[in-house]
Formats: sequence, C-alpha cells, structure tokens
Amino acid sequence: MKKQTLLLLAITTLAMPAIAQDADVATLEIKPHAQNPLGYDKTELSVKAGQKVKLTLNNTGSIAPQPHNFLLLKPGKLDAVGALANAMLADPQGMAKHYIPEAAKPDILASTKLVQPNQTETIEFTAPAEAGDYPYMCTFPGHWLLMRGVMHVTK
Ligand SMILES: [Cu+2]
Repeated sequence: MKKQTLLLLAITTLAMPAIAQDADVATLEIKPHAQNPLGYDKTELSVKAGQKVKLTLNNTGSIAPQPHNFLLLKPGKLDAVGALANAMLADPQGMAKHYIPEAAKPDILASTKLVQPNQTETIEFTAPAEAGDYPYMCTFPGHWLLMRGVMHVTK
C-alpha cells in the first residue's frame, strides 16, 4: 500500500512539468467572421508576455470566401502597414508575396502566408516580452479597414 502511494507520487511529480509546459502555450484560432466576410471572428486576443503562441488562421465558414492572412504588428503600426498593403494592389507580384509589404517587415512580429479559402495555416511564435496592445490585420488590399483586431499582451 505504501509502495503504491509512493509510486503514484513519483508518477505525478514526473508528469507535472509536461502539463505545466502545455499550459504555457496559448492556442488561438481566428477565422473570417461568419456574417462579415471582411472581418475576423475575433477582434481581440489575449496572451501573456513572452508566452509561446500557436495561432491558426482557419479560412473556413465565410459567406464570401476569399484569401486572407494574419499579421501581428508592433504597437501603432496599423495605419502605416495598411497603407503599404493597399499599395500592393498595383504590384503584379502582390499575390505571390502573400500581400506582405517588404517595407513593413521591420514592423511585423508574426505572419501567416496568404491562406486560400477552406485552408488553414498554423504559426508559432513567442508573444512580445513587453505588455501592450499589438494590432493584427489582414493585408489583402482593402481588407484591413475592417479585418483587424488587437492582441492584448499582459504581464
Ligand atoms: Cu482578408
């Protein structure tokens, strides 16, 4: 009886680090809004500073399917990157570049490729170390005016 209890304690102790690690990962999913094809289903996301993030852009369930991406930006960069994204409409290589503006790259903390309708992409990144409100957006030209949100990073 005593031996069994000790064994159980040993197993529990061994298993704990693995459980704690999983709890450290923020698993997020974002989709097109069901009624508004030019919006995300979530306009707010929350993670802890420095946390591992596993984010899936699931491009299903839209009433007007089209390609979308997801870019997480440095605070205050939404308008600047949005203007660059709109300008890519004139770039014949825009689609091939996943509508990710070259000039915006220093302001991009994480991004998916352009995800086609009924496809998904999962990206993994580390949440910013500094607490704050980090904008996210789709840079398919024109989408960002509505297809945007804020990731709250808290300590
Ligand atoms: Cu979009």
